[in-house]
Amino acid sequence: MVADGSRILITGTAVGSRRVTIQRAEVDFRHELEVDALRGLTSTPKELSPKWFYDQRGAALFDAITRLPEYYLTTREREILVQRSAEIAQLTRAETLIELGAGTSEKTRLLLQALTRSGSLCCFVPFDVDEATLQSSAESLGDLHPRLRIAAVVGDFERHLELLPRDGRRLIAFLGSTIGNLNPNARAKFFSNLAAQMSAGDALLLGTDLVKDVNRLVAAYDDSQGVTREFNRNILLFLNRELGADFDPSQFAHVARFDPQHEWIEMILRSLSLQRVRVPMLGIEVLFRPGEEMRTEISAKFRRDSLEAELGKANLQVIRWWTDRRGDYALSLSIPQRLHPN
Ligand code: SAH
Ligand code: AVI
Repeated sequence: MVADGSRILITGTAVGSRRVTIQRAEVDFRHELEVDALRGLTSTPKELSPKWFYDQRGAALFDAITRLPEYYLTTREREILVQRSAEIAQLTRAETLIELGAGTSEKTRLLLQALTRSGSLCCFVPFDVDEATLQSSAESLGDLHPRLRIAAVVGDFERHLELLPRDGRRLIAFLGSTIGNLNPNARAKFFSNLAAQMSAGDALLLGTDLVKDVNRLVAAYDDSQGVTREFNRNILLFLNRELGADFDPSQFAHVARFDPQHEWIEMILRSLSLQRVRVPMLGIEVLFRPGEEMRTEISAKFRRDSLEAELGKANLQVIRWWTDRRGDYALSLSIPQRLHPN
């Protein structure tokens, strides 16, 4: 059962070899989109969930973002993983590596390599809402690690954590600072749901972007090549395709700004004119005033003390904290409190 009481049924498909499978939470993502978009487009201020960024084009644009000079997060996280993966493997001796919001699992290859070398790893479980990316990355990881069982799961990490396999010592990796895309309430709920799923011997490896110079933060979300602008506007094309809407993306400016009170970047689409947008599949017309803003994402930036306190409230104890050389980004390793990995 999920939090809202609906049943989750699983369907499984073998992909390529028998060691690679994909399971899907049998939930109606389309219905979820309709409910979510209706709420977001009719609320004041208007808002959309960043979960809907990741269709095929959105995933490709995110991939391009990770290669931008301004978007330091990916290179910093990779730097830490290069240095620490062997230590992480030694500390956790994980039999199952679960990755939430896995995307292409590009950096995760470092962890897979270290855990394979240390001899403990049997199974990799990439978990994501984006089935197409999950499928292609599961296939290529299957080729790279033919002896590893890869059991991909298509689901929503805010709703379907009970789909995670329970067997063996598990390392749950949540990389890329995707945790920062949840608002503080959703984050607290996520941590406590996750902790409730964890047993002695399990560990959480969490990637978090840290508070830093505002200009660098803003540049990371408003790059000079305009890739992030296209990523932001892509959510409108997604609504056009999925809900028959008639958004004109060129009539929305991309805005990225730092909110110093909440210490998060906000990504906004700002209407450049008075516009009436039809969304036939929701049976609504939405009016945008000139200058009206619709938030599409927050990306929280973290500090060690407050993150440790947040995790602590969910009974997760930080046992390691690693940063890159510049101190831009942190990876933390946490375990269920009062339980130790060995
Ligand atoms: N972990 C990768 C990808 C980060 S992009 C990295 O570090 O580069 C964020 C990923 O989270 C995308 O693949 C997106 O599809 C996924 N995602 C976003 N919201 C999600 C949700 N609610 N449940 C599951 N996956 C989600
Ligand atoms: C996936 N997530 C952590 C990215 C971030 O930095 O918040 C998404 C992103 N949005 C704009 N650029 C990248």
